[in-house]
Formats: sequence, C-alpha cells, structure tokens
Amino acid sequence: MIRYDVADAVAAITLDRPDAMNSLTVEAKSALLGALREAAGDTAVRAVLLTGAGRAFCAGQDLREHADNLEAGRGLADTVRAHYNPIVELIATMAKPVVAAVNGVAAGAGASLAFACDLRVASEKARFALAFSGIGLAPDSGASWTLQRLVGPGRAAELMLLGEPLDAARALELGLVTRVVPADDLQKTARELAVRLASGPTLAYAATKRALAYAATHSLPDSLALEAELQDACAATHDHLDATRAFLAKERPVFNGR
Ligand code: T3D
Repeated sequence: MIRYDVADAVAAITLDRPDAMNSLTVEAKSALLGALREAAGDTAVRAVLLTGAGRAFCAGQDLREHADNLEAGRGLADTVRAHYNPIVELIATMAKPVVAAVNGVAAGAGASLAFACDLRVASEKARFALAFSGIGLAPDSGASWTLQRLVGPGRAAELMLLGEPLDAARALELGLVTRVVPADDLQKTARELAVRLASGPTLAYAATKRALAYAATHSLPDSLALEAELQDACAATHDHLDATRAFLAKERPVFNGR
C-alpha cells in the first residue's frame, strides 16, 4: 500500500493502491503514518518526497471502506482524529522538508495531504479537487487551514464550496504549486528538488518551518521573539559555522545537517 525507499538522504514515500486511485483505507493510513514516523525519526533522512503510483496522487478517503462503515453504523469510525490528523500534523511539523510530487488527481483528503507538504511540484496531468462537498462532507485533514494560506480565503472558499477540479496550470497561477512539469519529468524534477533540500542546512530548514507555522497565528512581536530564539540555535550549528568559514574562503558550503 505504501512503498518506502531511502536514497541520497531522501525518504521517498509512494502511495501504492493505483487501482483505487491511491485512496486511503485504515490500513493505508496506518502504513503512511508509520512511514512518515520512520522518515521523521531517521537522522540519515534529511528530506521526504511524497507521491502516488499510477495515474493518481491520492483520491482521499477510500469510499468503499467508508460506505461499509456507514452501513455498519460506524460513521467515520473516528478516522479523522485517529488517522488523518496525526498524518497531517507530522508532515507539517517534522523537522525536515517534505516535497509532494503531484503526479495526478489529488482529491479530498488527498488534496489536503499535498497542501500540508512544504513544496508541491505538479505534473501537467495533476488536478486538485476539494471533493468533500461533493459527498456532503466539510474539508478535513487540514485543508481549511492550509488552503486559505496558500491561495487566500476567497479562493479557498470558492474551491471548497464548489468542489470544481483545478488543473495544474491554474494551480500554478494561484500559487498552489511551485512548478508544473511534463508528466515524464515529474519524478526526476521532484527528486532533484528533494535531494537539493536533503543536502541543505537541515536544522535551519526545521527552524524555517517552525517560524512560518508560528508566524501564521502569532503577532509580529511574538514572531520576532521566536525568530531571535531560532536564530540563536541556528547560529550554534556546525552547518552555520562551516558555511560562514566557506563563504570567507570563497568555497562552496557543504551542509551536514548538524
Ligand atoms: O472517514 C471519512 O471518510 C472522513 C474522511 C474524508 C476525507 C475525504 O477524503 S472525503 C473525499 C473522498 N474522495 C472523493 O470524494 C473523491 C472520489 N473520486 C473521484 O471523485 C474521482 O474518482 C476522481 C476525481 C478522484 C478521479 O476521477 P476519474 O474519472 O479520473 O477516475 P474514476 O473512474 O472515477 O476512478 C477510477 C477508479 O478509482 C474507480 O474504480 P473502478 O470503477 O475502476 O473499479 C473508482 O471507483 C476508484 N476510486 C476513485 N476514488 C476513489 C476510488 N475508490 C475508492 N475511494 C475513492 N476515494
């Protein structure tokens, strides 16, 4: 259901249920959370790449399993709290960059997963669909928080209320993805980006993620205070000391993530 490979300090996590558009069953969600925990805890991993097998990135909740739950009177079986929320929180807070390679449709919670990542590179075949309203649900897995920060509250409301799919070109126009590339180039391009991040100043990237998340909900004075605290910590890293020396010696810095 989930493939997990580490190479070049990048953990590549591939959602692998192509016949069901990589939609998420309980088992798939548990495996995804396990893979994310493995990547977050492994000091040899310095960036994460999330993608889907086949023609979809992820179609969100597996609606067959969902229908079985409804029929059995189990409702949502607490999957939002037990599964989706920890997955999204871990992607957003892990102390290393997470890149989504959006290879095809990202719908419902599948779109939310992509939005939770730090960067999104999309294939020309990618589509985003806030499919929740189409089946009488409201957004979950963080979409109400992430999407309005990415595209603004007006656009987010439109995308969520109407649920109309957004193609890759429009997603680029709205700033929802950082790059759109031909389908055949997607994995190579996204991997190159992840490898580049994996050879960067990992602790400074972790501080950057923390500062951005904090500033989104705090005042300027509070954000300035946190920046100062994080900068103290970054200034004490080997990477900062080495990179400063390298600058003065007119050499290229080599970051070891320490
Ligand atoms: O507990 C809870 O459930 C709460 C949490 C909810 C979070 C959510 O994610 S809610 C939103 C759930 N997702 C959706 O509503 C999306 C449903 N899928 C679609 O709208 C479309 O399939 C797509 C836009 C994703 C793709 O359309 P298209 O035309 O390219 O493909 P298709 O023919 O519709 O789908 C291909 C196959 O994948 C098909 O199976 P089949 O008929 O060939 O055997 C289809 O049933 C299957 N599939 C697609 N999405 C899902 C799915 N199977 C299970 N669950 C899916 N979400």
